[in-house]
Amino acid sequence: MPREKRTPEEHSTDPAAQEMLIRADQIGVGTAFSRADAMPPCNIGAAGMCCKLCGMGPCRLTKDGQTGVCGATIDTIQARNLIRAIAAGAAAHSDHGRDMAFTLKAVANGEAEGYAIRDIAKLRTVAGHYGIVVEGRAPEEIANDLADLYISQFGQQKGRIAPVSRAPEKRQKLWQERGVIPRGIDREVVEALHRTHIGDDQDPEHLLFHAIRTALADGWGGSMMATDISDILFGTPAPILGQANLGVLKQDMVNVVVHGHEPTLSEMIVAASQTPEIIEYAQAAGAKGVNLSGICCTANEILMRQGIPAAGNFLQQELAILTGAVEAMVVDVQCIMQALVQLAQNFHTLIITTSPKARIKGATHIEFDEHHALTIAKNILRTAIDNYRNRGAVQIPDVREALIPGFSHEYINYMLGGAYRASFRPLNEAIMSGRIRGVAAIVGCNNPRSVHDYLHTHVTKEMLRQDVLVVQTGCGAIASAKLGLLLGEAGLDQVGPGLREVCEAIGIPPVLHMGSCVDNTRILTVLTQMVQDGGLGDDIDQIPAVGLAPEWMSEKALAIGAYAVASGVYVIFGGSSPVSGMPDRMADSDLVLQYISTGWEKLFGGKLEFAADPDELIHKALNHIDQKRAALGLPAYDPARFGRSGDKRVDELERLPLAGRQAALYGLTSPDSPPGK
Ligand code: NFS
Repeated sequence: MPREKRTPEEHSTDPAAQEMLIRADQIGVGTAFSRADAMPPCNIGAAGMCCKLCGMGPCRLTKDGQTGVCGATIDTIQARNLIRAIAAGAAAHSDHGRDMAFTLKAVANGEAEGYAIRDIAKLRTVAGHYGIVVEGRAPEEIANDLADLYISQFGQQKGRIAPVSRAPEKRQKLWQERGVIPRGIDREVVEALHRTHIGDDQDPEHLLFHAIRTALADGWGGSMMATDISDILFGTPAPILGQANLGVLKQDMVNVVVHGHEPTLSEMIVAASQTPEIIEYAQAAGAKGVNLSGICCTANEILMRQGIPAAGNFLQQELAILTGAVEAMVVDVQCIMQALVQLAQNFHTLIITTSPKARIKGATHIEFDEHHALTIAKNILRTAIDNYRNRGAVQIPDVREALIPGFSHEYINYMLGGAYRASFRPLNEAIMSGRIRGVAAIVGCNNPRSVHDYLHTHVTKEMLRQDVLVVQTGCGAIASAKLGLLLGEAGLDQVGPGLREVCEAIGIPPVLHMGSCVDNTRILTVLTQMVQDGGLGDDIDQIPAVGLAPEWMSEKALAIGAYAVASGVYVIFGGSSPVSGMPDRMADSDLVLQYISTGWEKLFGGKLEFAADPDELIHKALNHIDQKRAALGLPAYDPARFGRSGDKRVDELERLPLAGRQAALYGLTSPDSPPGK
């Protein structure tokens, strides 16, 4: 039975989204929001109680004690479903990393048209982690060796993947003792699929143990490599002024929206859009020029490096098309709804698929190849410009907000200490003194089962009020951006007194935008440096920090959650739990729920939990932070002690130059700059 249809206000807290949802109703077209209303989730599958892994099923287990045809118990089925999801998420991130490694190899060998090694300092730092000789060698030689090393991590059969050496010593030892260090990225994903085939690994705890190794192959493997190479090729992010929301689309320009994940194509589209030949081509078509914007994690990639505006997060991909102002939506991989193509048929918008891996029936396909990227990018832009004359009625919500993204690990390090005394010690000290209560990473997707952006922004605002410094990536970061929380002064009236003091003294917004979803690995390396710089224990699990994914929906989010747990972080997901099991079964008798929480905590110091109620999620997160403070012997959190410093360095943020010269400004892209940690 269809559920009751929700109003636009019940679908989203974002006024731009609400305006487009009203337009969708007027035109009579559906969106993910209306489809979610019409399609209630299957409560057996949603709770992880359905097994579709062989042709004897699907087996739906709805009563305690029931088993599948093969005898699989509910616990085995839930564990299998969860590890499969984690493997798929790890595969997606890591395959992105693989493509980046191949691009780096092609650039190093002069075979990639249009690309260059933009951040030689980062190249040298990363290569240095692995003992690749950097002194006296050309960047291309170093890059070639690094690319070879990274490419070999995927098919490696034995040993340990290289980037795990960047984790805290104690953590590496723990992983070694437990036997969870990934041997090779592809090997762990394949083994997860093998073990979950009918009649294989049927010990739920044993399966979930391998889920940790699979997830580590993502976080300290494929994703970390993707971030490294993106920085090397396109520059390590540093603060820059940007804008977010549908109001960044322009009435009098050719609007091209890039959507997906890999920065290889989108960066080249940015470059192509600025060439005189493309600008003239657009003007000849009667437009003022080409206006680029992004959706989803691609948006974050070009926002934090080039200041290209973000049109929105995951649930705004259809809404951008509903403006009628988008000439082309250029997509690559991941988080792209098939519905775009049918929706676009009501407008002039072209959906252009570009990845050899991801096509959508009915879309225009212009295949991307990193060897001829600039030519292909120009071709895509010309196709979009040719479509400008076909525009119909346009309605662009007049809603946009400024933001300052670009807080990479390297930049935070610089910001806290300056070029010659870069350090995380000031941040550690702010936590030790209680000015900052703790740190929350609030990341991940949107989900139309909840109110778009509400959980992200509700949780973020409450954390800030409680003096918790927030770092964000992905769709969560865009949600906060749209609310103005990613600005200096503007966000500060909403934060607790101690955190406010720190932001004012250092000159940072209370919410630090750290990039796309693969860039969650920046948070891992930041946590590692916090450990190394002293005062907060000797491993990540001792830091008063939490990881939150309030609106999760993708398998990638589960992979991220699992690698964060394996790294020692308490992770709480909002919304529904994919392993909630029988409704009448007590949580403490549910093996899988118990194992991923207290079981993983005993083994790795981190745990994974789900909390449908956002206030419960906030409560658990703050409790955890306070417990970790107490365990370190730090003073209990007391906001009354702070808030009177009178510092104003945050004002400097408001004077940032408009376009992407920041990295050079802060010495992050110059070959002479001091290597980051
Ligand atoms: Ni990450 Fe979710 Fe997708 Fe990015 Fe957004 S939906 S797990 S945040 S765009 S990957």
